[in-house]
Amino acid sequence: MIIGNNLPNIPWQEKPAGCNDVVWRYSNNPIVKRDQIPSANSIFNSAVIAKDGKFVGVFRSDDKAMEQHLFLAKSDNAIDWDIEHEPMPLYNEKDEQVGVACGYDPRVCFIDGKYYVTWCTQFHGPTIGVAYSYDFKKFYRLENAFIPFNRNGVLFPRKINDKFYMLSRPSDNGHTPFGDMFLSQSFDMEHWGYHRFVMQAQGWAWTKLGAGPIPIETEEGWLLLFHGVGTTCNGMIYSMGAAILDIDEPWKVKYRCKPYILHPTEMYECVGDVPNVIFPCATLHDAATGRISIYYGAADTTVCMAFAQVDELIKYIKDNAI
Ligand code: BMA
Repeated sequence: MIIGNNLPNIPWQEKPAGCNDVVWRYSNNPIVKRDQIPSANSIFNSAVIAKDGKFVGVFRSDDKAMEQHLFLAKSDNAIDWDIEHEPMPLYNEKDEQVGVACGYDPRVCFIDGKYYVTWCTQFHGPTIGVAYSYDFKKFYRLENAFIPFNRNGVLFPRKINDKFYMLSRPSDNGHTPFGDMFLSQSFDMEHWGYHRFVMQAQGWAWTKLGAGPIPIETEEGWLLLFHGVGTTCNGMIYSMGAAILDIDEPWKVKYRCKPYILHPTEMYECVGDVPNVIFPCATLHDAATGRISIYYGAADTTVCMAFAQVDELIKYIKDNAI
């Protein structure tokens, strides 16, 4: 059971008859095409959230000079997205614009009345940028969470023991050939410490792994979806994995699912700027029905959706735990 809000208008498709998988794809993928805004080379690895009966998001688009920016977007149904054509401006707390959001792989998290965006920014190399908004229009930039090199900064959706929690994946300055998941804690969203080790690369994700969407609170613990990477003679393959973390001490992994739960097999996941990539960055979920809609980047080119039922997914993780 999900602990959280009901979302009666969650986008949803039933599992197709005959499908044996615990996660199934939206039949009309991709939901966002690579050139949906004029400047775009590609639009992928993007984050969405429910707001006021509708939906908003922060989308990653790489332009035709291959520069990476974040763009605000809105949607009535969470499938058809209206993405702004200019990168999202960032402000300081004196209300002065301090630039636009450069970088990639955003996550969006609502905590105590604020929408937080975390993303991979540039600060002498990649690290985790943080900004917040009250209205999802004006975003105020905070200090970067960590020193370089770091990626995949993913917040928990509520304070735990009075502290904010963020997962991250220390990395290198390139296409990191290693990477385990860590957790850091903060009283004020600016000073991060109390670092804990969470999960190591192993099994099908033997090269590296990084947190995906904001963890979902359930009666079993925090449901964590992540991307895991194996390296083959043809390069890296990014698949989606799942685990359940302890509710009060979320650096403790209660169950880690041994098989992946989604692997690049469709043409739009296997062909694109970077082939064989499934990169989940967000979910929507409905506590009443247990429905989970997953948003993932496909082949570093488009945005796609997949679905899961929380009880079925948790049972699968527990039955197939490492
Ligand atoms: C990672 C990030 C992601 C990307 C992935 C596959 O290091 O750059 O944005 O989806 O590689 O290229």
